[in-house]
Amino acid sequence: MKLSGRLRKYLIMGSQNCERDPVDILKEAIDGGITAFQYREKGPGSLGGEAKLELGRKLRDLCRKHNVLFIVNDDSGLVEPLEADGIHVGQDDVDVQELRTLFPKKVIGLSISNEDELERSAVEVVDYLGAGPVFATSTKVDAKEAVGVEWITRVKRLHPDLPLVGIGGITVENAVEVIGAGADGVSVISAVTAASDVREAVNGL
Ligand code: 3NM
Repeated sequence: MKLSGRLRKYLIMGSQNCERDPVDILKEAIDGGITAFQYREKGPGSLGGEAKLELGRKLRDLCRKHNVLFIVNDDSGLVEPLEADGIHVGQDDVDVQELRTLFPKKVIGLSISNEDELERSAVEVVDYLGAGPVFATSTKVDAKEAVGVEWITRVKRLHPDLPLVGIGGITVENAVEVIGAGADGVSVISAVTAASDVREAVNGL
């Protein structure tokens, strides 16, 4: 499957987002039909060191078994130990050109929140873009101001051949707007991790 198709339902999660076992949540999400997963162990309450690796390995094994793309967030030091398919970074993380040199064959994703960031970024070396926060979100403490679905349409117009996912405040109710605006996929945390029925939530995205 092309990368754009593999990004259609993209769950992002770390233990800090879960009120129960992340392994169970991921199992249910896979059952519901996620196509990609990002291990994002970050922020208040997140794991570090060996515990972070240990959980990462469990989640990776599940993804591998079910042919779900496994991406790590930010930490380039996790790519090899977790044998990740790729890495997603923001504007303040490792430079994407440096990442491309380090990982010629891995999937590299980059977050873009505005025109300025888009101009300054080496988008030619990345495999997909994440645009957001599309809607207001309280999941990420330092999230920027919501940019709306217009930003999705704008990025897609400027880079029509680059797979694009929306992120931030996306729910079962508004996912259709994000796809309708031109995104190839939706990446979500709380819409899935906090759902009373994870399978149904993924299904609805
Ligand atoms: N990155 P939820 S917003 C991890 O704008 C992340 O780059 C964002 O969580 C960005 O789906 C965000 O619960 C949090 O809103 C997304």
